[in-house]
Amino acid sequence: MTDKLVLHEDPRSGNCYKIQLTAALLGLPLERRQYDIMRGDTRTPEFLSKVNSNGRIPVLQVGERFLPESNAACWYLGESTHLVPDSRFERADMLRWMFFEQYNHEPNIATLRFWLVYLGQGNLSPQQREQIMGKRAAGEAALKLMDEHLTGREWFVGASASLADIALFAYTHLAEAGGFSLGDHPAVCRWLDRVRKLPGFVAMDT
Ligand SMILES: N[C@@H](CCC(=O)N[C@@H](CS)C(=O)NCC(=O)O)C(=O)O
Repeated sequence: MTDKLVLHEDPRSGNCYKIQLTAALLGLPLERRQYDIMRGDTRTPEFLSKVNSNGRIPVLQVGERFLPESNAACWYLGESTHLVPDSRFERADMLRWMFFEQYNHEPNIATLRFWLVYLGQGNLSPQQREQIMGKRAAGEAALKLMDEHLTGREWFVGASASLADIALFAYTHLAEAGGFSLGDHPAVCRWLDRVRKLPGFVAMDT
């Protein structure tokens, strides 16, 4: 990879950590540029016009170009490496779990963590309060499905770690901060430990 890689991030974000972890596992140099999402740093006219018109981090800058969406950025780094399976079916299956992460997992588990840890229960809007129970049930369902899938398997897809494991590790290992109990999901706990032992693994800063 010849272009310089810069991660535009808030280090508290699991979505940003996915990209940091992918780069670390691949031994790729990654410069990190930090923003405070609580202060609205990603909503400034300059950020919107130059970095991401969707007003969010992470964004992976590749040379002069900007790539938002965490899983797209992981794919950019991981394509043609050991983190993407050779088999066509397994590659599609890896994407299946990355879409699952964005649709069934992150909007429930990461959102509850954000609300409880960063906004604070007392500061939630009535609409957010109403959504807590639904998000808790949906997050639990995602963890249960993961636990069932990982029972008798080491990795989400195939015989080694892939981008699916990285995408799902990011907010699963933070789930307790969102009020979820990982102890109820023993196969998930064993898998989290396997990810932590991958060569090149880096822990999240916060
Ligand atoms: N689907 C996106 C989600 C990005 C996202 O929600 N980013 C949050 C932090 S994790 C953010 O930038 N929030 C600030 C804001 O919306 O102003 C991804 O996977 O990258």
